[in-house]
Amino acid sequence: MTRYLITSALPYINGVKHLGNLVGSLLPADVFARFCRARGFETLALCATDEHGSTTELAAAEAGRDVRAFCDEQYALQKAAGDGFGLSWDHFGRSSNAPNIALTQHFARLLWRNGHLDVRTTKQVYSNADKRFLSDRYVVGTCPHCGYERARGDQCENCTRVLDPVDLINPRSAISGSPDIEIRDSTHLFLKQSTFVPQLRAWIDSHERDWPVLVTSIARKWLDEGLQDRGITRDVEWGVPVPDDIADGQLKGKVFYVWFDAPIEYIGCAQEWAEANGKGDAWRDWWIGPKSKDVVYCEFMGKDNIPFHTVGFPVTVMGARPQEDWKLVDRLKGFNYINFDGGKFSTSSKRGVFMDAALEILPADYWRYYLMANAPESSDSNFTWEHFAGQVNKDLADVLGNFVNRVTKFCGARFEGKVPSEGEYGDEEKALIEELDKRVGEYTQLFEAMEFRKALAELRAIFVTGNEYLTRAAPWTHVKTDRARAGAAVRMGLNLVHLFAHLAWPVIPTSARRIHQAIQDAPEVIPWPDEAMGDFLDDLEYGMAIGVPEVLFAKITDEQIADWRARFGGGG
Ligand code: B3M
Ligand code: ZN
Repeated sequence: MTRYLITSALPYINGVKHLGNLVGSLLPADVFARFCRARGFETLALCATDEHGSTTELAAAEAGRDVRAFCDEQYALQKAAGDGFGLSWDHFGRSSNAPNIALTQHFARLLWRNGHLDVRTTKQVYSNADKRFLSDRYVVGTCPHCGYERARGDQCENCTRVLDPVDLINPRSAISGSPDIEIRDSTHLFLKQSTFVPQLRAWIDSHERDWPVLVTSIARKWLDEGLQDRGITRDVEWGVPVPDDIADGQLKGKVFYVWFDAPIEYIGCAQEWAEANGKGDAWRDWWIGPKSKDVVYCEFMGKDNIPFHTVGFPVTVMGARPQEDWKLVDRLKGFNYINFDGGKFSTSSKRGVFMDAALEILPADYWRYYLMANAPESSDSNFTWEHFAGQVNKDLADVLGNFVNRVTKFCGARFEGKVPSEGEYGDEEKALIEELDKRVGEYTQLFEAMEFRKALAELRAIFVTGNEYLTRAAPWTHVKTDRARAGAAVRMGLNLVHLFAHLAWPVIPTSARRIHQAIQDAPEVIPWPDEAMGDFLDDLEYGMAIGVPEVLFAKITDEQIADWRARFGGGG
């Protein structure tokens, strides 16, 4: 039986993430993990904070904290925000935890032994003003490829090309802004990525049809441009130490580059999960060995992370062969960006809505629904308060919430709050069942294909179909003259409520459980309806008592929008 291993890109430790980070990796990974669990597949959903590197050192220094204490605090904040959003990780780990440190060193040793690492003396940027080497992103300057003027030394966020700090034109320190920088010699380990190109290309080609074009095109662009060997060590303190038995201790005091150790935390996190749950070596069966063969490994990430997952990490994995055959990603879902008020969400300039603030103003499900319905899959999407409020009010309050309310209330008023046993399903119901068989099948397929935006459009269409049925069946009209007919319609209505809870659970788990509880107790994981709609929609026991849920979705008001716009900015 297929098992699903699901990881989302690991959020950097510094600061709670914004809605763009949420929809670009954390949330779709959770929605998909829930979908897999609902379908009865064994599923392991992992995420962790990405903690190492100079960014963290500098953020800690700015906060006046020791790095480890800073990370402890930030981890707790991110964990709380994730829990608040209903992100149902099986484990939320930390790249600074012991398993990742050991695994990172282990992979490096294998790569060294297999001849994939070189020791090279490189020119590094040293800032006289800041009295330190400026690694990667702390050198800013003009991108040599596209001319973007604020490109960072690790990657140009404009053209997504990966850079080396020394490539930048007019470089300066991002810390002090000082151009008083000099180039010094420093010894580093290089991963000979260039020798992996044919292997990478064949592997990427093999995913031609199951990865989004966004992913294969970014991956190929990287290879086409000539893959450079990559420095995987840095002159910073906060990181995984390079062990002395690599290169005869020439790298003493250096640490691995954060992009080398972070993806290995996907594996480390599985080990953390096993340790936290008394599962011994079970984590290995997800990653290596005969039992891992039936695992489908799915990764979720924003487009800027794609090169590191289609080239960087795969080279680490391929380079550990033939001794060890760790899993490569099977399904890679990449996302474009969501913009805020036409500009970028930005952590550094605190622009946009961040996860903790979002939860202060509205329950998680409002955000989950909206973000998934507008997931930036085929292109960037744009967040505006008006669009957000409009869609939440219409889809969740008017269509879904109102439906549940109407049916359950009417049942309470006219059928003693019990599933009516009167009447039989007729042509109207048969037509509805037929339509829903098609739609639910389509919805399932879209989910399977990770086409979230389309899946949510289908979910909305399913809600609408139910509403339209009820309007046509009009039990409130018939109840006076034809109680049997009204009874059948209410029974169908209640079964639809039940169905909606099942279908919506991966997306809006809290509300789905509340909806389900109106009908009957809800399990923690609400299973996917596998049976034909004819069966599912006549499943509720006749005469069974049902309740009326409290207001499910409150409408967003114009005053709220005005408030939030004043607080967060954001147009529309
Ligand atoms: N922390 C980058 C990001 O959040 C990085 C992802 C690591 S995945 C191994 O955009
Ligand atoms: Zn560029």
